Amino acid sequence: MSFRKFSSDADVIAFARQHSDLFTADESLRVEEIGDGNINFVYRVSGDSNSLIIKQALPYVRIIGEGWPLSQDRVRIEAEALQLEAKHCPDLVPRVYSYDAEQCAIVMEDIGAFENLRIVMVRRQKLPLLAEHLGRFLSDTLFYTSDLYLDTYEKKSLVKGFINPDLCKISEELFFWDPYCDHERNSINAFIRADAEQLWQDNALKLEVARLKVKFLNQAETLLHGDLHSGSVFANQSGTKIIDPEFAYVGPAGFDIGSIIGNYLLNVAGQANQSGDHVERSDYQQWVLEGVKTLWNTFEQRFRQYMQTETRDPSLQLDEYADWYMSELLADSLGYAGAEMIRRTIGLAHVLDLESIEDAERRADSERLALKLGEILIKQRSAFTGIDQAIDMLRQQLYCR
Ligand code: SR1
Ligand code: MG
Repeated sequence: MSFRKFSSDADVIAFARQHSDLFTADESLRVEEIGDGNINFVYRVSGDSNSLIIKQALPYVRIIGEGWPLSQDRVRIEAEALQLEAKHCPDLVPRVYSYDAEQCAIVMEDIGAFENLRIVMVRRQKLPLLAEHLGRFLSDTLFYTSDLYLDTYEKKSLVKGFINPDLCKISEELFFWDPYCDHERNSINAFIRADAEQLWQDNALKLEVARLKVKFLNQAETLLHGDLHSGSVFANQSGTKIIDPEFAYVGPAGFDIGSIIGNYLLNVAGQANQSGDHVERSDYQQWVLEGVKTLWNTFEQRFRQYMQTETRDPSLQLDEYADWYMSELLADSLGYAGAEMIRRTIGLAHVLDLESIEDAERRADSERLALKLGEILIKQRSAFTGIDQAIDMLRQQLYCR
């Protein structure tokens, strides 16, 4: 049988039965289509006491249709990335039960006990372990898939296995191209049109964005998740699950770190004009900023430890090399965080942290803040001596408004 989109609940149920042993033959099963992402179809299949998720990739982008074709190899990439991530942090990713190349579908663990982080953060819920979990996911996945750990042949084979041109092209364009010109795909609140036009004239900013883009294109450093925004994270009070690595490829470590930091900061910008008590919103902004510190510090502490104990090349074990590596990586991460903030504000794909502010003028104020923070992070990324100094700068920007 060749590829076809699941066309009925019965289709999805038959596939679930065939690809897992979670259900008994006489159990009746239910199907819900739960995908709210931009690209794929996602189904939950539930029985009496078990459930699972099926994700199917069609040969095009879901929200656009056949006018934007997309390689279905992305589903293999996602399945293999999830399996690799599970080797390093099994508690932080959903388990893959099965991957079917013909139907371009993954059958995986239902993480229904966890909630989408974007929604959690918009309603200002504090999760005590979240930042540590994200820092650990980043240190463990990024270290163990880099040349700091792998041998030459393992690393080259990883690069080859994760060549992902269609998905990389989306990021190359949506992060680094569209937001810096009057592109037809952009979506811009009329109240910040003038701010966007000013940004398009800022050659100093565009030069730095070009540098970040060239690293994204050329620096085959480590296996990235590739799309680590708040919508790719599910979490609750005790656990965290990171999903959707279909954009995975071997690229610069700072891209993943920066993507999630950028999403934290988009929430900070959004909270400035969300509904609800002002004191509570400011308190949440501070909690989020502390979270960025915890995330980075957890990442750095673990990554440095691995560099000392698990890296074999003596030059790469040097403390001086680790110091240099961390300062470059922090700069890259802050730069990519800024790029994520700008593209989510004036580019194609926006975020609920800003979009849920109903009043367009109030939303514009948060959007201007997001653009401003993004611009500073990109332009000044190499000037910060550490994460604390970067967070101090962000706090100052909030106070002096
Ligand atoms: C057309 S895809 C738009 C965005 O959704 C994905 O999750 C990625 O973030 C991509 O940039
Ligand atoms: Mg996704």
